Amino acid sequence: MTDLAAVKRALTAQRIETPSWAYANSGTRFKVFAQPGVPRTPEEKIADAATVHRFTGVAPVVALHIPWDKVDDYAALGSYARDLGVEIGAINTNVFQDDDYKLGSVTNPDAGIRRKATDHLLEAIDIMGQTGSRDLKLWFSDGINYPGQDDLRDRQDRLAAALREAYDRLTGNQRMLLEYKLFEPAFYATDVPDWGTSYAHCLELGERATVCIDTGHHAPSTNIEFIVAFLLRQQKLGAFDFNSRFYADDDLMVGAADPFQLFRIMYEIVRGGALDPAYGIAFMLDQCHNIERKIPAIIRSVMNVQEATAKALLVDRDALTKAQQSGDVLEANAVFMDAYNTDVRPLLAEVRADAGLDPNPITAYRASGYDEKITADRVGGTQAGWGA
Ligand SMILES: [Mn+2]
Repeated sequence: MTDLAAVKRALTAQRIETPSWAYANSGTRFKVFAQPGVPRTPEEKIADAATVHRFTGVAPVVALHIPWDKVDDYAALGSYARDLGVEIGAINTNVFQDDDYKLGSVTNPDAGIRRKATDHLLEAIDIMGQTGSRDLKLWFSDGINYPGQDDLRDRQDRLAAALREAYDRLTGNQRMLLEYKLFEPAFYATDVPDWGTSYAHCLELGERATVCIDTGHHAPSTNIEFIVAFLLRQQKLGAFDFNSRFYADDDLMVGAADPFQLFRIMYEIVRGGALDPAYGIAFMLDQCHNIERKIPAIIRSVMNVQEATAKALLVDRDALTKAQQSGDVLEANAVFMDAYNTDVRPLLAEVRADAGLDPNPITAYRASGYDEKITADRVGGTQAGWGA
């Protein structure tokens, strides 16, 4: 039997990190549809993140992206966030938007460009010191488009050298999260294409380095929950970038494309004892809301993660183990599916009410007047940084 009080406690303690860039305008390579009321400054992005937290109660952390969230005084930005009830989470680096990086950043054949890229990573670590952030998040667009364009193995050596230099700069509780992505913008060979590559580099670096799984960065049909189980067993899973994909890296709302996959992922998290914030996994969103209203879309995403988590917590683990060990294939699958097919919305409504929140965060947000206020107050919102 499932202990409902324990399930509620786990849901109340859950922490989801939202990305500053998801509040700003974004689009595809074809068009950015600007929305009224989007943030003009990092402070306004943080205010929107604090609003998501105010209505959900489980999103007290906001990730920043440098240089999109560049400010003069990061310590002041950190205290501004704390005043609004949120803290600054991962510092995301950007070594993919400068002309110098056409042939790569930390893997570029030019040592001067590698230096510039590595210096950016070190700058991000300095910022972490000022904001009180724990996580340095690294994603490299590095790769090549044509066979023979550059030496695959040399590029791994260059990558390892840059990672080592950044890693050795970390202090205190700081960690490095290494994200992978199968392809795009490089179309032939990406330098960190998969979890195995990320894992191997993290293993070489040391215990502060862990893998970040962006759910949209895999080939179709990849069994992501297997990757989760494997990395948890090795204590090398540090974070998620949650989003949904139908085709490539679509960055849609998590749980929109495949809520069953999200449930399977969250089951491995629960199974691995890794849901508790003390375990240290950062459950981040990495999404773009190109045509839908941004704040309610992020609230919806948070709710989707909560629903998948609630279902994962409801799996009758004793019954499942019993069925698995007796080789009862159908019963094991039935126990698993029973949890997935449970309507957890009433349970989550109770959890929210117990926390003094409105049971329906989206309706509450819409009734709050915040959307009308930002639409009236903010003229000329910023673009997240891509898709121009
Ligand atoms: Mn990502």
